[in-house]
Amino acid sequence: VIKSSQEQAVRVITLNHPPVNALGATMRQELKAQLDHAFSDDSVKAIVLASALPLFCGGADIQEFRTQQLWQSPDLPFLCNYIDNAPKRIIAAINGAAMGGAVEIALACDHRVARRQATMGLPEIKLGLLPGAGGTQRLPRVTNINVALDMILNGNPVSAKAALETGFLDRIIEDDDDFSQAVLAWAEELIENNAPLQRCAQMVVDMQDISSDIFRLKRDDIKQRMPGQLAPLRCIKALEAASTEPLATGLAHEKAFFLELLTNSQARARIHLFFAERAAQKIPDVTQATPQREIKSVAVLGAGTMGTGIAIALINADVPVILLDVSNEQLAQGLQRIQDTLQRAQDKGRLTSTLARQRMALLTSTLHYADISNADLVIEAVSESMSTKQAVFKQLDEICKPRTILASNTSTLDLDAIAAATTRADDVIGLHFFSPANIMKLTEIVRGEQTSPEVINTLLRFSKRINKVPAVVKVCDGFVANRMLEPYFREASRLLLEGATADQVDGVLTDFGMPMGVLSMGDLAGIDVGYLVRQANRSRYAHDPSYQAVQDKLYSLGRYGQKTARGCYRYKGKKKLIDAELPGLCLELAFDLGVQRRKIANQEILERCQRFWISGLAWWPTFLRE
Ligand code: T1G
Repeated sequence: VIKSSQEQAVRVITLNHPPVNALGATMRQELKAQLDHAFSDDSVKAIVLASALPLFCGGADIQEFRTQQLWQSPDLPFLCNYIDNAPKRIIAAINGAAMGGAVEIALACDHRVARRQATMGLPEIKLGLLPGAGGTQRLPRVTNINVALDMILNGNPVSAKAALETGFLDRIIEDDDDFSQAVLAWAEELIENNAPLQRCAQMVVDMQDISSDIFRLKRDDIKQRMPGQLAPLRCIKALEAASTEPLATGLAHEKAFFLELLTNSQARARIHLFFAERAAQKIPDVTQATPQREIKSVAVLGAGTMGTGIAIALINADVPVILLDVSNEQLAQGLQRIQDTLQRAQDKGRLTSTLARQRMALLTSTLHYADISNADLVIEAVSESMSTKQAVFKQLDEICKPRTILASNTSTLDLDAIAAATTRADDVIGLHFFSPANIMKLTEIVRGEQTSPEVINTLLRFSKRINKVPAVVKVCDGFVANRMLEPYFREASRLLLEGATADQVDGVLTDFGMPMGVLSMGDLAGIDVGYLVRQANRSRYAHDPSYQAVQDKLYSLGRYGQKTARGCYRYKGKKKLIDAELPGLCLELAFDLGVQRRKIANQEILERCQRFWISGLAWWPTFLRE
């Protein structure tokens, strides 16, 4: 899994453990053995840590988090300290993605160089953890406390360019240069110049121009943005220790926080999710050998909320898009919505004006089907009506070149019935985004009876390319997500009839850790949308007259949620307010339906709603078609 070679005075230690050079026990043992060998060889004046894979290293082996192998000697914290105190100069040659423990290994090195297309990240917070091998102590020393707070609390990778600007990287090597040769030449230069070694133990975190309130303000922000999450708070405490304590003391604090988080249910759930997301993409008849098609141009059909959200997700991922709508007015509104979304991102400092212009330049629009005939993929996002979709797919089938993939964003309709309107059912598939499509990570890839494995494989790869998490599902009511949502939402509404209030139900759910209460989510998605979906399936789900009675009543009153400024709540713009009339409405309904009312404890609310998430998760395997 690790090999080494020597070029003059430089020993190159190369990681070679597909698929991601995960730093499991064997890798750590072999890396230490290679380092010891290089340390003891007088002909070695500098050591380069490199990778034989397209990426540098995916960090600690997450599989080991469920076993004690994580602490098998040498563990990662030990290895980073070992490198940080090495008797010889060590250079990290980051040729591609470097994540988690890989970044911590690089931080312990004296020098860091990367290819321009490389990325570096500390995603531990996404696993409910914190960087546990010195990242919280070394990153603020090598860069600064603001960079460290940002990188560690958002967990997203940064580009090599950004890493150079923050001081994480010493040098970038252009992609078309011979990376290995360029690194060797630089290593010789460092030896020649006897360049100073970067040892974190001798460095302090520069707090000179930093407000003493910085950690308190970050904590307040986290409590607002990530209520109930433990890992972000421990990250801040570890970084606070880095700003005041010597390295060794800070590392001890970091280790204690890491051990606390590792045994916490939040980390266990997130680690499960990491593997579950990947398992959902494993389809028995779609393998590495399954061919895939190249997607160079995409057409989005329908400039409504979903269509424009999908178009934004695509241009955000550098995919050229042709947005088609047959209504001039709808198309103009859609383009304006896209422009406004990018402008808001700029106003919040999340997007530069240059990038915004580059993304808008990827977008063209048209009123004519003929203009999308050459698209490699068409994503249909017109109204949720079978007759409309069948007419659209018939027209697409006639217009588009052979092998154009025709994908429907339908959230509930029978994809096989849509495919039947075409002569290319093997090229028809569902690609279901969740609103807002440019934000939500999940996409459901709906395979029809005749959808070919090649088309499924193409959309699996395409979903990852546009930074989505795909799950392959079969044709059935609500696919997976909405099918799991149905009993959860039904129980929350039933609790209103039985005496709970909307803010009590939603409060229990957000305290549990849900980003939004399900009743608020129903107001956001639209009570009218939910009503129409229920109408299509009422006989299947309405087990008694009280079934979703509150939601049906609100629909009959024209209270569709945020879009009409009133649903379970009242709205002033985006501000959500209690609707004092709702309890009375529920009381009347309960009386008419003979539903007993009582005071309901929060724990009961959580258990009754939670029970439906778990039952929904149990269904998941049945949705995958062999
Ligand atoms: N450990 C174990 N398996 C991993 C892994 C990891 N770190 N990363 C990926 N895999 C598996 C993955 O499950 C899949 O397996 C295969 O590799 C390809 O993954 C102490 C505590 C590196 C950017 O969180 O971000 O270091 O499904 O499809 O698209 O502070 O993988 O094929 O059987 O994602 O090329 C922190 C997570 C660990 C990185 C590559 N590191 N991985 O993307 O491949 S905690 C992470 C990624 C840590 C220290 C802490 C990506 C990637 P299978 P893939 P990819």
